[in-house]
Amino acid sequence: MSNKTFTMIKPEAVAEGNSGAIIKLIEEAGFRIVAMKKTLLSAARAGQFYAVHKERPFYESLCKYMSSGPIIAIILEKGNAVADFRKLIGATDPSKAEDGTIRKLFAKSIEQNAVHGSDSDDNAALEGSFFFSQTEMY
Ligand code: IDP
Ligand code: MG
Repeated sequence: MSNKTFTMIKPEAVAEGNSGAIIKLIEEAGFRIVAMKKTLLSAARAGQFYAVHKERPFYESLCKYMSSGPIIAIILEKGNAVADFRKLIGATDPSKAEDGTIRKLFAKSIEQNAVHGSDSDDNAALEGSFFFSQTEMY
């Protein structure tokens, strides 16, 4: 079990000014920020990040959405980080997310669902290194 996970605050949540409230919930849940940056993904780079979904019907729309405005990329640390963070954000579809979860509170739709959360320790490490070098992780 690793103690790190990776998240992005997605474009609509950043644009609507919800990043501060989301980071507050993340910190209150016991996660420590290891690295954080605001950046704009090109559609091609969003496509690389979500390459695992390239056969899915929503892939093209997802790449367009994820490159529609800046995102905030964050590496987080906590015991049982991956599973605990997935619990904190709630289900992919906000209509199915539990009360109090970040997606229930902030998501607009199954696509514009406010935040990303890594689904495994291996992906957390890969996704973190997609945005940050080792010397940027504190
Ligand atoms: P996750 O973010 O909860 O891990 P994934 O299945 O990995 O969900 O999907 C990645 C992202 O693709 C979702 O967060 C969401 O933005 C988008 N997405 C997933 N399923 C759908 C869908 O059925 N329609 C539109 N967008 C979707
Ligand atoms: Mg996923």
